[in-house]
Amino acid sequence: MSDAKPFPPLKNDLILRAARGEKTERAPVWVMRQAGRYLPEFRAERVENDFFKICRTPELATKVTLQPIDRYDGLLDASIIFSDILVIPQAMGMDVQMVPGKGPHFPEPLVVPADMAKLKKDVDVNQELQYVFDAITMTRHALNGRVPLIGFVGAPWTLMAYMIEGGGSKTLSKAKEWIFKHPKVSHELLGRITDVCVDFLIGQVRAGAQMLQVFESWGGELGPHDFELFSLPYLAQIVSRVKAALGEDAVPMTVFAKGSWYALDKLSEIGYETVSLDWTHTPESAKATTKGRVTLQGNMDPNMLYGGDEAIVATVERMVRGFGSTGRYIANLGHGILPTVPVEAMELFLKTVHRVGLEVAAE
Ligand code: 1CP
Repeated sequence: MSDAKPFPPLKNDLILRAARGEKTERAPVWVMRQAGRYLPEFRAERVENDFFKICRTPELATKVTLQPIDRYDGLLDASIIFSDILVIPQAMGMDVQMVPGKGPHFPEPLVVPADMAKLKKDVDVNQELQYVFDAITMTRHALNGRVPLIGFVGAPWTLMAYMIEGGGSKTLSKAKEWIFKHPKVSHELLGRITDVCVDFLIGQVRAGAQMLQVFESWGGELGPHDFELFSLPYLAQIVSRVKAALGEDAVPMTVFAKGSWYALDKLSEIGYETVSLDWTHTPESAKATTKGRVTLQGNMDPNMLYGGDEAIVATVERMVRGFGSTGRYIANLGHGILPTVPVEAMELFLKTVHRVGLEVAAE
């Protein structure tokens, strides 16, 4: 790293300050899946290139990461590296394909515990996932300090679920059969995924990521009891091990456990600076539960972007006024932006967050 070119100075650090609990002149904003299929320029890129080819080619990943930053110039306060949570199962030796219009597909999912023997034992992230580190370093230079760059991983339970289901699933019955019938082996698998998540996040920060987010997208499929057994301990391990390894170079970390409203109190005390919320929380209830221990991020229903201008503005008003009064707030959606959202709806969302955020901060 010593001979590496220094990164350009950061011109907008709002999101980093909000995450650390410092007062900001307005609530920062970004959107989960902000680079992706709702953007015509992304769809054009996808006609030319396979999804994982974009992820594996630093020039293409950089280009796509910057698409929303350029289109919504000055309106987004963070970028997120273009990649996918499923690069970890790939690094562990599994084949994952992205089927256009359908989503991820594993031709050979884990069916029985013995299939774990097919997974690589010691995953060297510098070998398997160097392409993500290269994309991060290149993107951080290309951003030229406009906004911070977020790195991410999928959380162990969510990744385990994909590895067993072989793709998306309505019920997660196969993954749940594993945790209920084979809890010991499931913990072994979760532990092995955790080890890769930790190394991968550390590498992303060393490559230039300025903030990290852990996506437990299937958290809410577990009830409170099973979440405490099969998700929370691994989310806690990830944050403590990553921070311990990075020491002074540690960056703010966010946890997003979609659907796990019941875990908000516990998620506020395991070491993440920010907890990202889906739309099932009111600002009042989330603030009462977290008591200023963490920065809150979220949480407009992504489908509200189909609700028309009036509904979008009214919802953003309620959200930013509700959460923004604490100062410890990052505006976002409650889950990823959907592929058929009009680009104008996203622009109205961002502009309204800026306007209301400035008003709240001045009050
Ligand atoms: O701007 C960005 O956020 C782009 C980077 C990004 C991120 C952070 C992508 C690109 N994927 C993700 C995370 C991700 N991937 C999550 C966690 C966030 C969430 O819950 O939405 C999950 C669950 C996935 C898995 C995945 N990858 C799905 C969901 C499938 C299901 O089970 O419902 C899908 C459809 C993908 C493909 C994908 N990933 C990203 C994009 C742009 C796409 C579309 C692929 C295409 O172009 O065909």
